[in-house]
Amino acid sequence: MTRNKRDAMTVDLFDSIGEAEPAPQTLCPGAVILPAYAGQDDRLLAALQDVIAAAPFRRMVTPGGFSMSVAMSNCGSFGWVTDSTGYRYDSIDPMTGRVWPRMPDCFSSFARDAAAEAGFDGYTPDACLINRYEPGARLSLHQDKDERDFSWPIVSVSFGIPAVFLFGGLSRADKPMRVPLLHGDVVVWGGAARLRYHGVMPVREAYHERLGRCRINLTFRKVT
Ligand code: MD3
Ligand code: FE
Repeated sequence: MTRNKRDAMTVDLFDSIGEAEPAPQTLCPGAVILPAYAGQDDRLLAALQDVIAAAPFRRMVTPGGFSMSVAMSNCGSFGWVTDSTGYRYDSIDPMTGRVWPRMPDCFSSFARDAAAEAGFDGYTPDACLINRYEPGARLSLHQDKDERDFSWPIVSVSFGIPAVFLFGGLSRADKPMRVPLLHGDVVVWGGAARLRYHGVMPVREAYHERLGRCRINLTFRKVT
């Protein structure tokens, strides 16, 4: 069911000899992991640099008044923002006062292809939230339920140092399972998994040859 460290090493060895990544695996109904699906694709990280130049990472404040340990930015027609008044999707970046950078074509086509691999044809995300974790950063259990139509999945892409993802149930009290997510791993969260609670354990100190002491996660969403 979950992947262990040995599987993770196997993925890296496959990559280094140029073989295709392992086949999709179902974590639970509705949640499909595509191991290392983005591991070779440097275009995504190159395009990300331009997005971040226009809309820098920032640590946002929660409605409770705490500054998040995860630094965030967005691209696309909408971006997820939080401040002391609440959280919402907004077409304007409150830091720059301008619209978010447009979603790079390689982002949209990547998300469309990943969703199709998991059985969701015609996926056209209009928002991409970009999360940056330095060691110690974490994301507490939450649901993603501010999008209009839950029949569209969320597609997540992990880069950089590893994280342990927490995947709970439909109630906050359900004990979460722990899923390691590694550089290049893509997960499509749809169907029965779409409204499950999830979060990220505090990221451990580590170094990734491409990104340094940093984990970056992209989450593609269809908001409207
Ligand atoms: C399961 N991000 O941005 S991605 C988020 O690693 C968020 O940065 C985490 O949760 C991260 O909202 C986790 C995986 C993920 C994203 C959305 C989901 C898992 C999900 C929606 C429903 C169920
Ligand atoms: Fe989430």
